[in-house]
Amino acid sequence: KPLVFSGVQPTGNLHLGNYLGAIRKFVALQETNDCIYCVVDLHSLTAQLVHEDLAEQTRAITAAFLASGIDPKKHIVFNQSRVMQHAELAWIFNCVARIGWMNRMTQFKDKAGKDRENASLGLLAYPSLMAADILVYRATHVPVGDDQKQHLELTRDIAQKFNNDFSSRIAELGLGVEMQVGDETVNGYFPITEPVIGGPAARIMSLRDGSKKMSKSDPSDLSRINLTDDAETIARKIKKAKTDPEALPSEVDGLAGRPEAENLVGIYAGLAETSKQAVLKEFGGQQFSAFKTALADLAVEKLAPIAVEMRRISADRAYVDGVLRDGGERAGKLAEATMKDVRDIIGLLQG
Ligand code: AQP
Repeated sequence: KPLVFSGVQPTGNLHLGNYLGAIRKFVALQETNDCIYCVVDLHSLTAQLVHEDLAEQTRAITAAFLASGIDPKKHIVFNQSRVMQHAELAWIFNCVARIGWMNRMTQFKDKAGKDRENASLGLLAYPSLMAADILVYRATHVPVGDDQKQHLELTRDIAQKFNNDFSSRIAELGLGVEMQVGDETVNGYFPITEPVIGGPAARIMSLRDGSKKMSKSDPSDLSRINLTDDAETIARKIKKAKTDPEALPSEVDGLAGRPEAENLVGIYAGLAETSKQAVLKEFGGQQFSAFKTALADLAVEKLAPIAVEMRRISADRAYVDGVLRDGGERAGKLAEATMKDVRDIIGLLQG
């Protein structure tokens, strides 16, 4: 049975990239699937161990989930550190994965920078904890932005290696499940997770530089639209967004080599839930000034109600904490059932 899992780190303000690349997909998927959405607070320690306001940031991301339309009664919403089985499975996956796999991750290389020897061991092992987040629920589908594609491939590699390394134990204990991977039918304990990536907004770029992704850690606030920005700020940031002097093309091919133009068209398409081609059909031949006005109006129409709802939900701290507590209890039961199997498969002494 399909099961959806995804997470967001409590590190700073959520932006339009997080919303279009991830959270909006979370909302759409909950209509037809069982979903688990997690505020991955342990992940946020990998880049910065000491946070002044980790608990507040965790509540803020939770409020953004709820304000965007995630239903915490039908689905599970919780913060990662409440369910210790994530860390337990991550340790086992640290012993399954190879250092070379982790060293090749572009996010590690970007975030560690030149002084790699001084990066935290947690930053290197980040994908192993991410694999544990997903596989401790044996989730089959993971909606994420395009930047997480490589980590999800690693999750598949870890699942596959675990299934292979322990194939006879899994069979002996009768814990194997038949699953379809591409054209092949394979048997294993962990599913080979499918990423849910794509659409016109899978990678939203900075408003100031079309070659960099929109990111919470960009020092320029003008580079991103935050979910908490008011209407006037959203309009100002879009007006100031970098563009080129040409009019918009009428065909998607005409966006090649014009990253800033492509980004704004992608943002419009993402917000309007349509394709870049459909946007160009409407705006092809127009100057950016007219297009930016339409984009600002659309962004305000879609985002302003979320900001209002986030503020309303955040004001009720007891409610937000209650959602996380209840979600954590439900998630913990599912995670423990998996860990009982995993401890048996590995041969750890239990009971
Ligand atoms: N620019 C983006 N376009 C589309 N999707 C994006 N995501 C992030 N940036 C974009 C997706 O948002 C989800 C949550 O991300 P995260 O909490 O793992 O944070 P992140 O990827 O580290 O976000 P930032 O803003 O890029 O933070 P910093 O600056 O710290 O690196 C994920 O599904 C992600 O793909």
